[in-house]
Amino acid sequence: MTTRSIGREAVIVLFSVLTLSTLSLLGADSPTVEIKVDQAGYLPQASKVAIVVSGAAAGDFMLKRAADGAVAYQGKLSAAIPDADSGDSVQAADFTRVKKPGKYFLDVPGVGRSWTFAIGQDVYSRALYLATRSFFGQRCGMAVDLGPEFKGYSYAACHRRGEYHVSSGRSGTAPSVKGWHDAGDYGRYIVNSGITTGTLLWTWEMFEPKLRKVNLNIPESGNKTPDFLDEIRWNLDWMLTMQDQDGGVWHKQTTEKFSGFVMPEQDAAPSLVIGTGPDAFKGTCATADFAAVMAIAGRVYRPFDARYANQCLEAAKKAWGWAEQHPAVLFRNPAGVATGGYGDRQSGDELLWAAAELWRSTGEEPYHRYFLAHFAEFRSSIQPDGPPAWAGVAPLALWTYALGKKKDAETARAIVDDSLKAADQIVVRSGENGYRISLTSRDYIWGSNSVAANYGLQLLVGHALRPNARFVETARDNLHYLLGRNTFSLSWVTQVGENAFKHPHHRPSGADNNSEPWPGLLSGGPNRGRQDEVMRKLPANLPPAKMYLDEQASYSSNENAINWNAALVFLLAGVE
Ligand code: G3I
Ligand code: 9MR
Ligand code: ZN
Repeated sequence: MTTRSIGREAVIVLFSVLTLSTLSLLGADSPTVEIKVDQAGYLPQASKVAIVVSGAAAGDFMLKRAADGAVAYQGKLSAAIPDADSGDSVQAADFTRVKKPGKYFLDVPGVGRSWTFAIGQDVYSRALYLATRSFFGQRCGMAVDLGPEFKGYSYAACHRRGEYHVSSGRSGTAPSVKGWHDAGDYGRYIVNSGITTGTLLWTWEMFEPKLRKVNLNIPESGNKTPDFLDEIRWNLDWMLTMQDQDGGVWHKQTTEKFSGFVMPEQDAAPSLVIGTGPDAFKGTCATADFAAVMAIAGRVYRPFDARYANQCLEAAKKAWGWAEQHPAVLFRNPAGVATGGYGDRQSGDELLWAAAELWRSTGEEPYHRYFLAHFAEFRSSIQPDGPPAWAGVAPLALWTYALGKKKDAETARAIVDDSLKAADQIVVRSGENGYRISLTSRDYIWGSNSVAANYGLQLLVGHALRPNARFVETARDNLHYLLGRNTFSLSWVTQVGENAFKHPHHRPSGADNNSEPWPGLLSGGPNRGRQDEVMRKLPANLPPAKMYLDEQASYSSNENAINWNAALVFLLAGVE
């Protein structure tokens, strides 16, 4: 052997070492967006499907143990089908048969490997904890610190200076305590607080055994009331300050304009109580939503704090009295005010929701009479498309009636029938969708991820009305989408999963010095409406499910909001 040939061998060895390490850095070992999994994971007994979008797949896939790469399961990808809303050609990798708890990843020859995920009974508990605790991180009026688990995630007490805006019919200083910041901005809005708090209180009512055990690490932890309810109370307390003596409720409390991307305590402008102006000053949607929520609180807090429950219930009745007298006072931003509108064009659904919750809590006839007189107008609100949303709460009214103990049997039966029919159709449609989600092309609106979550809620309510495993399965499919089984392979919950989105339009995340955003926040998601500057720069022919940017500037596709997070909490609590 000549020195030259030894040299050549060495070069070959060196080359292959380099190739291997380059491959393991860039190729084989780093996850590919072409394999889409729920990055939190899958329940042992549930269906387990990943989606593959790649022209290069050879046809097989392997499920491998994360610890040692051993093959736990081998299967075949399904035939490719087109998914219209994303434009993707999707193949499914079904590994439902694997039930053994553990950490895994998928290896698809020709394509690469997926992010790591778990199979286990508790795969969603971390996400549930973070998504619920995110409300603590939205608290207004007190110093917030996420503690040693999230060092550096803190801010000082904010927005303590309240004033009545001329549109409220009052003047001078106003209370400004408590409540949750609505979203990436620091406003507090009654209408959106309504559906948020209502959804969370329903979550408690439907899944209490699970939630009782959740320790949120909040200042109230350790008192007699479960943390989940203590957190909700922070917002209820603020809502109570927004009720006028005549029972009416002002629409919102915000600064005049959105602040810049500063920490909450640096937003020094007065927090104005803003109303509807001279006619009535308070608004019907705000007042009726308030009545509905306070009525639920009257049920939920009773075992823990009867005095508080009574206070909430009294506030609800008073609000109802005002709303009945003022059934259609709508809100629009008064001159000079540029914060969020939440200006609903219809108040009948909010009135129905208030009546239904008051009836369920009190069993008093006037509420029942109102409900029976009006429910037929809203029966068509239970549909296979269009789950509840901040502006559309009629389904909540109908469902709370059907879920309650006292009811007219025939009315309840009609509601149950409508609900099951709609849920069946959602199941069928989702089964035909490439990503197995319930969203229709029209559902890719501002906050579309909350539409997916609320389809999940609708299905789980269906399951509560009449148990059906397919409803639960489809609710989970929507959750899988939010946690990474989507065209972007992004988990849309901050700090959940190995590839979570990073740049929410969330002021504390933008203004602090932490490299990661605040945890547990759900992104608004794809929005075909392109309602911000950066979205408008996207190519015009993008399919709706792709109209999304993980950029802070994209408030119309990448903000967080409490109502969206509430639907996520409901789904996470309910899918087990
Ligand atoms: O429902 C229609 C649909 O029929 C139509 O096809 C589609 C076309 O764009 O629009 C749909 O309506 C959209 C509506 O959201 C759906 O709820 C509107 O375009 C869209 O402008 C509207 O966006 C709202 C947004 O504020 C702007 O007003 C969001 O719902 C609402 O969640 C959001 O809320 C903001 C607050 O104002 C301020 N704080 C942050 C919060 C979250 O971004
Ligand atoms: O930051 C605001 C966000 O919370 C709202 O959802 C959004 C729509 O109302 O508006 C954002 O504020 C933007 C404003 O509307 C236009 N100028 C840029 C602001 C974001 O920095
Ligand atoms: Zn604040």
